[in-house]
Amino acid sequence: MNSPARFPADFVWGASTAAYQIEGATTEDGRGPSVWDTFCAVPGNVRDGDSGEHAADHYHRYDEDLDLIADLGLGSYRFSIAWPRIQPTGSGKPNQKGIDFYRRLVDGLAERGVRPMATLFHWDLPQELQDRGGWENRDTAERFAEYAEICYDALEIRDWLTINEPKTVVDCGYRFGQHAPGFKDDARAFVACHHLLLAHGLASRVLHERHPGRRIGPALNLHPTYPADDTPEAREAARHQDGLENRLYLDPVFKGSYPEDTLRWISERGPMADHILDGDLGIISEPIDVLGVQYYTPVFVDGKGERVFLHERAQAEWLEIYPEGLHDILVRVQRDYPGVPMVITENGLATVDGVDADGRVRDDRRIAYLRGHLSAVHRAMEEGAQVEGYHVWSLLDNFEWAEGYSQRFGIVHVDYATQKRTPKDSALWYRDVVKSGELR
Ligand code: GBH
Repeated sequence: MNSPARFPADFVWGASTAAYQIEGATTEDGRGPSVWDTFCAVPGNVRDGDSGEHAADHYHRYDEDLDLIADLGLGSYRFSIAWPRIQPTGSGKPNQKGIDFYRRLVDGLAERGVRPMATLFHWDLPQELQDRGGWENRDTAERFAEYAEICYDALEIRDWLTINEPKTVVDCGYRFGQHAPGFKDDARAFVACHHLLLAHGLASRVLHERHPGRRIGPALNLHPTYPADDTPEAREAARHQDGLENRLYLDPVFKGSYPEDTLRWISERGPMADHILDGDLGIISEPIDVLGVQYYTPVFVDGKGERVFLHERAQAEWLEIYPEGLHDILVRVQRDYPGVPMVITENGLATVDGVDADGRVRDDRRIAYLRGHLSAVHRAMEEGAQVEGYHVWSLLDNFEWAEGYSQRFGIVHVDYATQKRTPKDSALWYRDVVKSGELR
């Protein structure tokens, strides 16, 4: 690069985490069981039989982690609130000790001049709600809005995200079974999809009614989808895949309608359409204030609709490294769904990291990934994409769902035996970028 890419002075630099992946302390202070505790307890569901029982022990070490955030010079920290800490059974009276934990966290951020961004749901559904049908039950969306209201009133936070990656819940949780609750059933999956989106809309409405001036949106994992070759079949397959990856979530939120081609395909597989009641799409399209964009990988599909990999892959094999995809999806969202600022709420890479004898963690591959993707963000912004900020996934190495602790996404290394934190080379690199506002 000839001249350094300079980001606007008010660009927000941050890092992201999620409750179940870092907190541990799953039975402390009144937290109820979640679907992930249940899922992890079944042998074979998670690599090496791992679970989030201890994770990075952030519940006890949050103060040290807040210092890390401050040392990196970050302006924003995105974390998630564990619903089963706030309402152990998913409804009813709030658990004060759970609220207190997030109050301490938010206060600690304020003391350090770091802005909080809170995700209301990052997959840890209270088990009792699952026992009553989980996201297939419309009532779960109503319970979610009630839980959201408790959080809004208890915590002094301006920026909120509703559902983290509804697509991942639908696909991994309900279609392909790698995540809790572990179903493999398209018919049920898309019913859950509608209720997840309904939950998003209901909770957004409650925030706007009760706390004007605060902001809310969903955190969507978007996958720019491309034909792998220049045949009409591949182009058609890519269009179909784009429906399932992106438009199924963007269209109802921004336009108040499901994409026709995708809904037709879904309706051949199950009863989702029967669950879309009058008024639902009006709720789902409650205007949002910010769109959380999460990007890791593109999807290239061939004429048979099969995913093919055309670029280098990460340790996490689903992750094809293609920075241009982030540029493309930002420009596309700006064009097709204009008017709402975007914030990148996740982007990052898993690498096999260890601490060297000299105490350093040499994660050059992560630095290259982050540099390439930030450069893509900068180019998209030059072309008019309205991007307010960027959060790297993740602040800390953590429980990577079905992969357990085998994949490390952190810019800070965690030694799980001692819980010692070591900023990786990428953290030091990111600190310099944050400080200068420049990619050199
Ligand atoms: C995000 O999910 C999550 O929000 C975050 O919690 C997670 O730690 C991070 O990304 C890194 O994965 O695709 O069949 O091989 C990204 C979506 C869904 C991608 C699960 C990997 C693994 C199963 N992820 N998927 S598969």
